[in-house]
Amino acid sequence: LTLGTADYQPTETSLAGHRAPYWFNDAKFGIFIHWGVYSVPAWAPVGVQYAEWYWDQMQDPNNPTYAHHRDTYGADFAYDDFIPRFTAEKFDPRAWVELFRDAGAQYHVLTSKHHEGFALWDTKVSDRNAVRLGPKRDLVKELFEASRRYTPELHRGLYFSMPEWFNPDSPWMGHAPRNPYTLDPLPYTGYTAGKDFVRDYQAPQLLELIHGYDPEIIWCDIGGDNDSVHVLAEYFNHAKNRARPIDVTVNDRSGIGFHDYTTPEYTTYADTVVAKWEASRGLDPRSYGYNRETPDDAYMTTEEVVHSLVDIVSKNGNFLLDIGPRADGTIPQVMQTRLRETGAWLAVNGEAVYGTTYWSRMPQLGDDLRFTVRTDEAFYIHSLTEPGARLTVEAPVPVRTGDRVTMLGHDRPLTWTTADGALVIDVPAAARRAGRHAWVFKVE
Ligand code: FUL
Repeated sequence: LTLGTADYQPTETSLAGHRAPYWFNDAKFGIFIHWGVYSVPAWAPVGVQYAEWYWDQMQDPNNPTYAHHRDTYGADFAYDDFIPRFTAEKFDPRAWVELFRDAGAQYHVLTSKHHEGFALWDTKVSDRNAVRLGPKRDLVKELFEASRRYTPELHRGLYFSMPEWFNPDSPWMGHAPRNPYTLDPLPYTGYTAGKDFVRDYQAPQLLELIHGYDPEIIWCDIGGDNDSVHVLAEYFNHAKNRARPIDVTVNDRSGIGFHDYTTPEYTTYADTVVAKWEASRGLDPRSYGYNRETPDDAYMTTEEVVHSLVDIVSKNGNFLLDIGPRADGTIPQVMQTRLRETGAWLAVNGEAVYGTTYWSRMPQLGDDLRFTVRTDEAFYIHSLTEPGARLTVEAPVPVRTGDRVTMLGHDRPLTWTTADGALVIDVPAAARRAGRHAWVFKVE
């Protein structure tokens, strides 16, 4: 008897047998990277709109991007005229992946192609890509090679936009490229006519990524027209039938009902959701792509990053935190600092995050406490505010006579007692001072 050899069939029923892998559940923290031609203008109303939506936003006379573009570049400057300025000349893939590792992230997800339709890999089905145009480099390949070589412990994923705003074969926005000020038609750089969008273009591109790069995550976006039952069956079969199988996963935006996990965006769930989920957002207050207008002090603070991570993980989610590199491939200092500081917190407190699971009881609403569990090993209490001399945990928690209570990052065991069903931990000043962003108590 051989178990588990049957191939997936291209049906929702067959795909429904797939689950988010264990490594994904355990990983908890990933880095999302939005990088493309939109990284050149890198502009949107701060805290209000996504900068990677520039091309769409400049079409609308009522959108500030419409006037910004005309005033900055001129009404004759087409979006595709940004392509040569997307140079990636300072792109250092090794520095990127080492930064992600130093952040404590366990995986990374790069935009292989966003809604603008510009592919960052050497796609054979279109010339609209980074090898033919702009950087003249296969950015996906370079990132994956550096990651495999220098940070093999990380998992590698790719974002892929299913539709394209202005692809003449299937324009999501209803029309092919045009000058927003005159409405004159414009070329779609790199495009050749005569293709069926899904059959000859979208599905082949996804298969190129699957066969050529072995991503462990395909992070589809938007859904819409698709052949995802075939593509995903092939993805899962390819992954499991390799000489060394890999365990891969797909989100809920491929356009079919099947998914391994859901993807709340710039929001999280209020309570624990047992089916796997992953929240994403940018360090930017409202953008995934780089916005040059965003002042440093508007970015998430490290404390906010840590609090989001702890909150999400305590509810069974992963946190996919996004950065937007510049068009030259450099990562703005403020983003690097936030990531490294998050990594410093995780270096001390990571055991209460990675590989944990949620606790059945949420703390009282409005409470500054979050719980995670390492089954049969430890129970963790995360205090999102600096505790006083005593930390009182009202929710029923698993503590028994003889248990040892410590605070991560502080070397001495803490004294504790129970009073009226609550756990009360004595927190000496030295322990309070040893913590930052979130103070994590371990019961074992
Ligand atoms: C959304 C996109 O429209 C945004 O630009 C971003 O990529 C986000 C992750 O998904 O649907």
